Amino acid sequence: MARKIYFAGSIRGGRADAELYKRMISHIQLTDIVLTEHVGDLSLSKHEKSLNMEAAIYEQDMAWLSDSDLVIAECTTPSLGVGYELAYAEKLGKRVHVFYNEKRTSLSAMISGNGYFHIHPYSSEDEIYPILDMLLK
Ligand code: 6K6
Repeated sequence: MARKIYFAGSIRGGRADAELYKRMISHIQLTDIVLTEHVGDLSLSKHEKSLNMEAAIYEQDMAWLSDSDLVIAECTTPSLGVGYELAYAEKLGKRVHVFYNEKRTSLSAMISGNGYFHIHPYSSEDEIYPILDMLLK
């Protein structure tokens, strides 16, 4: 049975890596289900406001996180929401894999210093996909 993957990536933290999220999500979808496909939606802007929807978004994302089999986060663009999701995933005991481009960012010590997380620094995007294949096989 296909696993359910919770993919986390920055939205209000900034959308500079939205195309990368979309490519990673498409790759994961070759073998598995991505619950959070919207993270790679290029039409989603960080300025988008849906104030009456905020609680519904939070509830839905936490339900998906609880239901997921594995969490994959791309953390090159720092995001409060992704940081929250990572901590929550740890509390739920989910397996968590974190990717970040070490040439472009210094990952928060709150993530890199936490031995619970599986951290994957990379220096070019083509390094990501073989690692994803290994995690998902
Ligand atoms: C706000 C701005 C644009 O879109 C929105 C609301 N839409 C969201 N829909 C679903 N999940 C969201 C939304 N905004 C944030 N998240 C969750 O938080 C995603 O699962 C991302 O992994 C993470 C991004 O957090 P921020 O702090 O960068 O927004």
